[in-house]
Amino acid sequence: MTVTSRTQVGIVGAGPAGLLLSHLLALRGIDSIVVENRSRAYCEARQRAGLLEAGTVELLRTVGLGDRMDAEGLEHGGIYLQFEGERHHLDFRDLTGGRWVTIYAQTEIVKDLIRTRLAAGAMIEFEVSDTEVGELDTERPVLRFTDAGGTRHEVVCDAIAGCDGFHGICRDSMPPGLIRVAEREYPYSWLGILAHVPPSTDELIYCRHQDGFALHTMRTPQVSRLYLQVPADEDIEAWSDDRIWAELRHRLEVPGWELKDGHISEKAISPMRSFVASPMRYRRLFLAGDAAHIVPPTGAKGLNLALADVTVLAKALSSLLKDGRAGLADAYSDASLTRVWRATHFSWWMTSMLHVDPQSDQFGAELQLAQLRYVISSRAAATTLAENYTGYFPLTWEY
Ligand code: RFL
Ligand code: PHB
Repeated sequence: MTVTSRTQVGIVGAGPAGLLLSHLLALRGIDSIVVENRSRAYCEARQRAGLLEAGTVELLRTVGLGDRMDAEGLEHGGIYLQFEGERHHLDFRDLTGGRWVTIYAQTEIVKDLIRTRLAAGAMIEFEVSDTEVGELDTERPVLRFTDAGGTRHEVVCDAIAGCDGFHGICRDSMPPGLIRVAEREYPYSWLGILAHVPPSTDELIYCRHQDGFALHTMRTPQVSRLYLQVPADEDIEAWSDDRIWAELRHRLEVPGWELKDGHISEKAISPMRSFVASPMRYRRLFLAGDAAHIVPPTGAKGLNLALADVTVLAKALSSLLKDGRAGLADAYSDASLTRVWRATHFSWWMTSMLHVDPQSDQFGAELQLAQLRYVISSRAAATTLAENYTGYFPLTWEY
């Protein structure tokens, strides 16, 4: 038996993009359903991003999601860039006229969003299976899924948002031949750990070492997050906790500074890729976030882009569904892709400048060092990094 129902917007995926979209639509009086193939606990625990641009922070505040972020988030006014055994500070506030970033984990944003949406009576179906989107050539696209209890559902929508991440089904549901993909795979991965030890630094350390990139970031004053460049096909079993700490200590070493270690509660290896699918829309099916684009994490842009996409999309859907105006929906893909390509370039640039490419040679290494020396010595170059890192395109939300 199939249960048929009706909503205005069907949202596939309860990651940050899908959840924020359902919240923003609700603020504009638009109903939605969110379907998610994982459990609530899994979505709330999945370790991912940690760094928010100032515009993302201001958006979350404006839409009523700022309380815990303001209490627990860590505001940072710069980063350290380390290479050739020396650590240099970049002061974003000075370089950009006062801009900053905030450390507040994606897990916490997802928890805040799920709690807020459920308290408002929203429909979020976790642990669904066999999600499908159909009738895409009509003005009533259909979202189909099987709920956790085994009942098949068919939801007739006015629009569908594919917020189902890189491995989701929405992108591939677009008509064959429509989507063009531009992508780059990098010949290395990141091994990330979550460690129960206070951070050994006040701001993030991005380090180029001849044996590979390392990043020291954090989650809270008690919890550190660290990353190491490892070979692309690396097996996590090759990395005991002791080996990870020894390698972090080796790469991050500078005279007079010490890396504190502690219990590692999580470790995982993630591949690095750049990927942009365009257009991000077919008629009334819209893609947002990682479903449409992936950036390597070195620029800390993925989560910020996902939240920016749905902020623009919520306005476009509101104008389409409430006022019958298609202008913003028609502009959605191009407007998003301009921002996406800026972030794609920045993330590629940070990645290529800081990682050791096993296929490169002395010439490539010298170019990286020349670029790093330029960034720390030229105010213009440092400002380029700072204005991209803190967020180049302003995000606004009024309702
Ligand atoms: P998500 O978070 O992948 O959510 C998609 C959701 O869709 C569900 N799904 C389905 N649901 C129903 N039916 C199906 N058929 C489905 N298929 C999939 C999935 O279960 C999931 O819940 O995508 P979204 O919402 O677009 O959010 C994107 C961000 O998660 C991502 O861009 C960032 O985490 C990237 N990223 C970072 N971004 C930043 O802005 N700052 C950072 O500091 C940062 N650090 C990172 C990162 C990503 C990393 N990894 C692991 C890739 C660090 C790392 C290591
Ligand atoms: C993180 O805190 O997980 C993080 C921060 C900055 C990055 C990537 C990841 O560039």
